[in-house]
Amino acid sequence: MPKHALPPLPYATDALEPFLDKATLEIHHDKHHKAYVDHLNEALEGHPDLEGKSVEDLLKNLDALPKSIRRKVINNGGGHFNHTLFWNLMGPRKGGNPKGKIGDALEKTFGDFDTFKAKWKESALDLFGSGWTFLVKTQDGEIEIQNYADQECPVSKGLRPLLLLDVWEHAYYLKFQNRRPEWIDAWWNVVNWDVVNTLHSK
Ligand code: MN3
Repeated sequence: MPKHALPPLPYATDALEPFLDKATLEIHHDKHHKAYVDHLNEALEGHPDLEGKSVEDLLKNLDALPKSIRRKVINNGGGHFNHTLFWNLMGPRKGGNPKGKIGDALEKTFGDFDTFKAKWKESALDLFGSGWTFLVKTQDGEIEIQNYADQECPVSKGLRPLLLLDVWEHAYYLKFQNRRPEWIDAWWNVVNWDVVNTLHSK
């Protein structure tokens, strides 16, 4: 019985239209995310001591993993963790301006929401090839924008992810082709700030 399972999307596959199209969301979740889950389970086969651990536990303690499977867990465990979080941080009829504690933190760190969005876009466009732009909370409570290559994940560095954007082409190519800037702009309309707030105040 494989330990890790593909979580269902928290909304219908057409719920994020027109910003994130149904075909892209279906393939991204049902094929790409599922492959990470399957490959993570394969990597953990024959390691009963690791099979009971959550994906977050695995990513937080990469040094505890046998070298032979470490890269597979980073890629596929990270892929599973990052995509699960990504789905949960979006929703239909969301977007708008961040409120509450995260609104205050963004204002304090970046000045205002538009400046934050401009910095975020700059970072997301700067990422070459596959990866994620993250907003993270550091151990001393500050928030920062950071880029991660491929499926690397801030929890492996002791940081708490608050928000993330997939900038690998499979996340937007069917609708936006090579126009990553348009994908970034459209995505703000589906960001679920309530979830960002919950993660920030944990
Ligand atoms: Mn992806």
